[in-house]
Amino acid sequence: MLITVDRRDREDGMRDVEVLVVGAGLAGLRALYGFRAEGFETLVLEASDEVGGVWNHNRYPGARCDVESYDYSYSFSKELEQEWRWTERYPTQPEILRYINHVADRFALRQDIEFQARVDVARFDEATATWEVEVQDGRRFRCRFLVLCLGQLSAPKLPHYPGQDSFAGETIVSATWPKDRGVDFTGKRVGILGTGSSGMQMTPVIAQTAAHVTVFQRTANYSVPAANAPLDDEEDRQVKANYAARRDLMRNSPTGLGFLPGKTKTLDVPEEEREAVFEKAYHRLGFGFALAYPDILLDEKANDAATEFLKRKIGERVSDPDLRRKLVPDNHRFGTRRPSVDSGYYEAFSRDNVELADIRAHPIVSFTQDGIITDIKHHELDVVIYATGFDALTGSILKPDIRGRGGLRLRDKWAGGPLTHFGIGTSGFPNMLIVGGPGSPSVLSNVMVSIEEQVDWFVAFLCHLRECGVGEVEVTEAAEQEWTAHVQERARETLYMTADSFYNGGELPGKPRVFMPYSGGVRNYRRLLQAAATNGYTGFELR
Ligand code: N01
Repeated sequence: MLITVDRRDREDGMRDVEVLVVGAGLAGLRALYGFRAEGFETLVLEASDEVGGVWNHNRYPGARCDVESYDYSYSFSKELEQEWRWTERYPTQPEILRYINHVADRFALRQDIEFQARVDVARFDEATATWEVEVQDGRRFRCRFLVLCLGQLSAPKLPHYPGQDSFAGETIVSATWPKDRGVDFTGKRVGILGTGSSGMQMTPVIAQTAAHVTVFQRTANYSVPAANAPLDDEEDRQVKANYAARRDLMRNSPTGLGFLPGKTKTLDVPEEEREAVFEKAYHRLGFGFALAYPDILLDEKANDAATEFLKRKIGERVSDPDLRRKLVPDNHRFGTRRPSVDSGYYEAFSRDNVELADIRAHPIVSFTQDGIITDIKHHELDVVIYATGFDALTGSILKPDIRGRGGLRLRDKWAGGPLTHFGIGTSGFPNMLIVGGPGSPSVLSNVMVSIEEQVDWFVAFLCHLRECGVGEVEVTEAAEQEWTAHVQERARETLYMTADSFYNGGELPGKPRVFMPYSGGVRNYRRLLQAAATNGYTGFELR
């Protein structure tokens, strides 16, 4: 053990643990399982009263994962893999939450989770090389290692419009959807702000019961149909018989999805063949349409071909010419902002009760007591839903007041953008590790693969430290500068910086505009992590 662990409350009210994990979402639960399995005294602090992270909070109608069920699952237990039965190709939020709860029960994880424990402050104590952590209600903890599992898209971002508070109807945020009651839209006039994945997923479902739905669109998004379907027993049997090979493929793909990008470059094939490949990918791969060819996000002309194809496809799904003009994206290339995978989004606009308010052409002027006024119309509403996205990648990490050596605040250190080594640690903050942090593949990957790769690496790292009797470890400044530059360099090889997006801070006015996720791919990332470990954990100072 690196520090004495006393699970009884001490006289000063401080509870000591060896590893303190913050967040009980998919990452936090996997971290708890991994550290505990290697004998580390581990405790998870979770702000809410349930496990599940974003899948616990995003309970809006239509919420669904756009990674296939079998691939959006843990690989650490062969028994779990075999016993869990997914019902649909793309799992719904309730099904994912059931899965997460099943995992928490099956591996007795809840006994090491403190619920309703929102971390307010974490301070590194240099004298003891430990972290002191305070939660909102005053409970205090001391740990040797602080592991942040706070998610990338979990700090909701709300718009600010004049008169917003005067709206007398109901307001709901997609990312903090009411848990304790269903929301009945029957007979209601509903306004949905935002047309990212959340807005696009909920629109067709809410339209089925609401009297009227107005979708307030600022930026038209690209979307590919989900091609969802129930999973039959034969498919289930086949996947489970070949799970190891499937996982292997995922880990060796650039994105952690269950298929590799095409090998030939987009423009190296005749137009007819390209069209057929796009068509197949469009109907089968969902989000993976971007992998139909390897250079879609690298080369402008290749991207033009994919973008034109998708614009045509979206256009074909919208019969009204005026609506088509508004719904087909015209200000960014496909894939440079996170595309959606939808189930009937465009078709919903052919319903009499669904209306599109193009707020880029006709901006919102103010909210009123009974709706929203744009510069051309007063939309009367009973309910306003904010599906307006997140302060992505850094928002959740910078919410608590995290102070490293010499009282250095992480918020100050990252004021110009996140600085990390591999996205997992930052200098000045010893013994702090981040799962899914900026600088790691995170939102550019199937997060399940990234989470497991990182957690396994962290566990091996801490085992190594334990064997060597090392109690303090810190990223070097040189390593974080080199990695951060490398992340930017990889991004410059792509088209990602040609649009404002939550990948590059463009989602929030005033946020530093730097590319945050690692675009070099899951497989490269794993190799680099492994090489660092093999070479004695390069980039980390072990004290
Ligand atoms: O958020 P977003 P999301 N007034 O940031 C608009 C994951 N996810 O919750 O683009 C009016 O994509 C904003 O407009 P603009 C997934 O990674 C996964 O939909 O800034 N509108 C945009 O249209 C996804 O990508 C699943 O011009 C405003 C929208 O709000 C990510 O979460 C399901 C506005 C925000 O879109 C985020 O998706 C759901 C304003 N002031 C989500 N400010 C899965 O299936 C912003 N907007 C796994």
